Amino acid sequence: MDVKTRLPELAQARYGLELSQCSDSQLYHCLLQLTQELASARPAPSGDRKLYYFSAEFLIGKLLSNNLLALGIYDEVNAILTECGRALSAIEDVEPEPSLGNGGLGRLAACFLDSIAALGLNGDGVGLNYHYGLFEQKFQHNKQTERPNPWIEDESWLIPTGVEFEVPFGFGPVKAKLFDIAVPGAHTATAGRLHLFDVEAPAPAPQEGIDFNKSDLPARLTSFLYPDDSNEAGRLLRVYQQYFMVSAGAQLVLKELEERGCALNTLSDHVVIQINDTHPSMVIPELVRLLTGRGLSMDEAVEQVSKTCAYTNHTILAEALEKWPLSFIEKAAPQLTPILRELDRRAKAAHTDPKVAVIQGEEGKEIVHMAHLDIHYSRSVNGVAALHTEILKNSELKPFYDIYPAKFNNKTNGVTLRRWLEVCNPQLASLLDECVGRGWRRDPDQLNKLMEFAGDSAVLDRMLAIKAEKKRELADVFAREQGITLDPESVFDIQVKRLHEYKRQQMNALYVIHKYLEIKGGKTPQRPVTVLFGAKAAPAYVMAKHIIHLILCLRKLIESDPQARPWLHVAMVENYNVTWAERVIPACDISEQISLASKEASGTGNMKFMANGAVTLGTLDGANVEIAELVGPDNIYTFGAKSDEVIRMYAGEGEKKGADGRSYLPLDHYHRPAVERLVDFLVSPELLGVGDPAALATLWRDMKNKDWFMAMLDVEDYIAARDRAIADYGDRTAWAKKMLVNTAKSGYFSSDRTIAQYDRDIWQLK
Ligand code: 26Q
Repeated sequence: MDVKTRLPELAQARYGLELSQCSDSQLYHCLLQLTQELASARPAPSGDRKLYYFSAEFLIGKLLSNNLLALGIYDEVNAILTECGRALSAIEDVEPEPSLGNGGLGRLAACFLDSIAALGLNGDGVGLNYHYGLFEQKFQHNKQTERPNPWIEDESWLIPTGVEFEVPFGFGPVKAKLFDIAVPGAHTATAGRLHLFDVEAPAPAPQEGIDFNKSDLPARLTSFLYPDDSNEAGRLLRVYQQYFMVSAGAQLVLKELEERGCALNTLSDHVVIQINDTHPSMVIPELVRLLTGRGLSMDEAVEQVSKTCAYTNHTILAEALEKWPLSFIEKAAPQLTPILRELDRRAKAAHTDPKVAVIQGEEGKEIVHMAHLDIHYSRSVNGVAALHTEILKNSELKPFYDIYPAKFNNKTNGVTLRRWLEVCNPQLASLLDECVGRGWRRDPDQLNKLMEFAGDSAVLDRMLAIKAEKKRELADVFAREQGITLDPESVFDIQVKRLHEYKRQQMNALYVIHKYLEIKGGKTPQRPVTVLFGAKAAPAYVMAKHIIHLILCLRKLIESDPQARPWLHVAMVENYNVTWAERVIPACDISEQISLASKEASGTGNMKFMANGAVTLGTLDGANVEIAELVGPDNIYTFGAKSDEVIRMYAGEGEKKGADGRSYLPLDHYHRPAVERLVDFLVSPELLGVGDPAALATLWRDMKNKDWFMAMLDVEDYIAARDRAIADYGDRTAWAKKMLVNTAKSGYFSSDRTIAQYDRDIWQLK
């Protein structure tokens, strides 16, 4: 198909207009149709074994630019639009963002689909078609409020397939309808698919906020995405959602197996199911149920399923490890109970250690440990960064590692550099083309060749000029869409990620307080700094919402202070999402990756920032460790306690032990003068004057007395490291060199590398 003829043809056919006469919305719909035509014409990759990536989240973000790029028509479309005086960026604004994920785990699944397609691997995603993805965030009175975020329009990326399955719930059967989103692969002529299941008659939008009647089943099954917390009322609904996804998904797998003419007892030769965290874990008993129902013996079914499934762990936070009361599963899908009991019986017969049981607890109060189910009945268990996998093996999942050492493996996360460099930073991408050639787009390791330009002042100047341009672009769109002025001459110091105490946005806020107090004390900073945050808090996560309130109050206080205003700016992106990430990340100077060591499984934002020439300021946690090894100590700022020290403190090892069992005593840290005045500022008359006294006092008390994620442990070291980074920023040439090294070394963090490793070690698709 020739784009030059087809695009004007579509404008004529749809609207009777020339391209130049079309509105942005009309142009968007022409491009949507063109893209869909081209993508659907592509065949699936070939291969005898097929991967199904099961995930409750696919945070795909807007698809237009990404699909144009994958189809190889991005430049051509851009040129056609420019010719008629239009900009692709304005047309993209029309596209609603599908926010079908919470954060890292969902975005990783989206990057993986992009890479699976680009490598031409025979693999699809399986998930749910949430009608309101993650909530839309609004700030009112310096607090977060939530609204539903509908994204499905009459014309969208969803392709109805006509495929339907019946999902047998305790209350009766529900029809699951399959919609597909095409995933065209870059550098191939094939396309993968994201399979999203939906109910037949979805409920209409909630009238107010994001609350709704959670018992309104089945209409509410695919209404909204769980916002990462676990309040009691919604937990049962989550089990219903999960079963809906895996039952329909398992039926799809078996249908396609049958269509390929393969016998059920050869499932594991032809299929691999990657389980993205424990959210899809019920696929294991469901497949066993379906296979035995179709004539396999229990032994055969269990063997096939165990050889087909592979499990990825994304967290060591105890509260995020899913454990369901057996009574929930009994209510939602009673037919799974006997299967789960049988799988538990087999595990207990083989392994006497009660810690590795699938079902624990006394009769009537039994709990199903989803991760335990996965580990016993999968061929592979992987962590998502080297440190994370070591922690799984040596502490968190040690009893399992002792039983199944060969199952455990690491797959350090990656990100698609197509979205996170080529699309969001075309200026840097073309500089890279000039320096190292275009080969890096296929083979990201070639970015290493950029190291040869570390002493080339012309290239370094270009890096700086591009960064300055991206900062101006961000300031423009911020002014336009958020009504906030940013100073592009200041250092852009950025922390964007979900709001969680372990990620320690509160420690970043303590730094802001430190700078503010310095300025008020007459010490003028070396240069103006903008501290930019972007974060959504789970609606029921009270402390996270208080931290957002703190940040917004600090902004208000500082902006109204003429002494501080020239030097210090605090801003927070309202409704941070993939679209904002694509604008914010290329504009960053200092990338804040400051989680408490051992708590952030990997992080993937850290990789996106690095690729775009930001310098990391971080703890030795998750993939930061690997970033530090790659770029070397001159090109990253690390600080704070190491993961093994932190793990020891939680275990209560050391001299003193507190009431909560840790050898971290918050008051000891609080009573250091440099720390106490920062923490006490939370309840200072200045801050209480602008904020909610109850919320600020709760934060203050919590930090002083509990500080579960040990912000006070690292804060002094953090301030020193951050001040050093901001000082070093002044030597523009030396800083540009750090930027260059970061971009040069980021090829390792391409999800193409990650996916190639999954394929080599776990999937073996070709
Ligand atoms: C669990 C139970 C009930 C309701 C919700 C949940 C739930 C939902 C989402 C639990 C966890 C999540 C999301 C986890 C997540 O995003 N983890 C991140 O995964 C990234 C990709 O591997 C890592 O880079 C991050 O370090 C990790 O935090």
